[in-house]
Amino acid sequence: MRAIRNGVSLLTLSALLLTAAACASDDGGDTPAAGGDASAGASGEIKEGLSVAFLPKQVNNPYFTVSDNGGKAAVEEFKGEYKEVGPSEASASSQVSYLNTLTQQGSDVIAVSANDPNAICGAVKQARQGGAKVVTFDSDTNKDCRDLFVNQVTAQGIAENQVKLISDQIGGAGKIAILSATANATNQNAWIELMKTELKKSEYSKIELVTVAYGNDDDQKSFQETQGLLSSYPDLKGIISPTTVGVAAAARYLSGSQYKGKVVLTGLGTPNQMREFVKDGTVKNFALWNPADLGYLAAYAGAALASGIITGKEGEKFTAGKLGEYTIGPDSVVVLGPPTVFDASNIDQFDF
Ligand code: RAM
Repeated sequence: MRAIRNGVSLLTLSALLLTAAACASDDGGDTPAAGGDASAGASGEIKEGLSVAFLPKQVNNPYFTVSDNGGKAAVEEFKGEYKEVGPSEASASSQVSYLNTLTQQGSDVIAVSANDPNAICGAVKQARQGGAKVVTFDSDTNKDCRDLFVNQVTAQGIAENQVKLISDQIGGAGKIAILSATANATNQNAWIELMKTELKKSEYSKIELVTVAYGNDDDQKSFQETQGLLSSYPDLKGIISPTTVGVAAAARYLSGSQYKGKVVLTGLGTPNQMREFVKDGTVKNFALWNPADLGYLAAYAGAALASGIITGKEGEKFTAGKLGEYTIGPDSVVVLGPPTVFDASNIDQFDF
């Protein structure tokens, strides 16, 4: 905790010297090069003893178990104190009370995946007024509320990837639906808007998006919504589910139904949840980034802020341990990198 640690001045000296890992990472590739004073931060040291809290959309989602464990590994490297807290369902305001408690506890860094673009803004601002650095990862809040957003992939990159994956499998023509997470999710909503724009391109002119359904990142609700989509649209050619919970539930429904192998399903999933459905022929391919790397990067970004290495300004650089150097882009966003596409040929190489 900050109050305790501030009394011990020697602890502000870190054991981790970040100048060593100078290998540039293309992952922040959309971002401009650093200039002026900002680059000075890249040689700064992370303070020892930082308290770092991870607050996912929901704790009982395997995706966040992996991302937050990536954060934990980073916190152990820079000798901080890690904790994970969070709600069991991903509703809009479910994270506010957790943020308030972390503020009272004097957390140095809070890494949060926002369930809603605005609901946590006030609580995040209070946390920052209380001295915490707040990094969103995976799903952003309003950009004026937090210090930094660690984005997995540009939203445009995800939209292009998802539309291409489904188009290739349905032969570029037919009705498709989207099965999303919650209706408020900042990340899924940004991706869906850009998928709609992507679908306006001439090569996709024969594809019709008939509806967007919401499974709320709840397994049962996502399963039922899939069933509902197929009974409402019997001529549906495919479903994009850009949520690990949704795509796994939809795959489970399809694999036990008459639609297996007939209705295409793709989306964003974890290899461990999707493996059986790739092997049984329900799903040909899907995509995701490495959630552990996302959490790891978020922890390093938060620690760099809390150590005064960066302030969140565009062009500043910091080193994220084994992932190398990142540059902050416009709107205080850092991008992890492009997604990986998983199919029968590579899925067994991944274990998350
Ligand atoms: C779910 C969550 C998360 C999203 C992934 C793809 O686990 O909605 O926010 O990034 O899916």
